[in-house]
Amino acid sequence: MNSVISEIKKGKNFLVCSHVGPDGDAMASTLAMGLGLEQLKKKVTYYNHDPVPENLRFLPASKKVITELKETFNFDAVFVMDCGALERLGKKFAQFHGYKKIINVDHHASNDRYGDINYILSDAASSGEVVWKVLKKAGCKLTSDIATNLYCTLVTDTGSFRYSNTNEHTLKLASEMVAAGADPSTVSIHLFESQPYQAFQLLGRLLDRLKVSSDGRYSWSVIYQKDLKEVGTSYEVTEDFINYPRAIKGVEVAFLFKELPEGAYKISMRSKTHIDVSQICMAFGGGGHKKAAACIIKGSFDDVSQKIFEKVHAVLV
Ligand SMILES: [Mn+2]
Repeated sequence: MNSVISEIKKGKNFLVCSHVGPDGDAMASTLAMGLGLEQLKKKVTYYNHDPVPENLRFLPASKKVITELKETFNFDAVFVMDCGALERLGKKFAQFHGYKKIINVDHHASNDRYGDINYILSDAASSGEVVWKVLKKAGCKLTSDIATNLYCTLVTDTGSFRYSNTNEHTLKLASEMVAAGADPSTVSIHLFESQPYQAFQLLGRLLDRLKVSSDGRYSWSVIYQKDLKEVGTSYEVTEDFINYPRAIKGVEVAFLFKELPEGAYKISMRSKTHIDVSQICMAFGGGGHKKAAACIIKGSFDDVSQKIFEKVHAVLV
């Protein structure tokens, strides 16, 4: 922590960013960090490989996010939020060298510590929570804009305060954010009640294909590329879809297989019990948290799902 603070004090010009396909924690923790640094009179550039998803465009400062890195940029440090591995920043960042240091701010236990400085609190409910620790220590005031972003990180990563990472501290923190100006109903409407109609057409296909294992302990569904084409949407709308297999009574582990254009599947996993899905994902080069993780495997759906089910049989003994 002290080394993070001293970099903030020393530096004048920072980049803040997060992983490709940003979710509410990735994007809002980036924005909160940037707003905090600006408050400390720093020059801040906000970057993501992808444009801000439509449902997150209500977030304060989201309009500042750019999707290209100029060669002329020269940052004292890059703050990377909510990103377990550097490759997750995307190809454009991999080709960019206009910075002196990387400061890795995260809450993924599987984070591979790629930063020159790594500040990773795996007990934190969201990366936003880690960001706020840093900003508070750096002397930032909690403005309503920062609070709205931080509140969004908490709602996103706790499933609206339903998951097991929700504790007394999480709720106190959320309360602090609301006191500072975050409006829970506005955040919820944007996050959960502003879905395009196509999202539900896609969800219908997912529910049609929903399967449960013979022992009832795990469940899965799949979305194919042809679904996206026929419905006219993208994976951006599927962020909460994994909650449907997860919600079945008796299911301990849920999987959502998403076909990628290049002959591979992205598999999102959720655990409702002690089963650590990040271990399953790490076996295939992915990662995440004990209860929420993901990996990518090449091959047909039959091959990929068989590999996953073999692993899950081994852990569900
Ligand atoms: Mn997160």
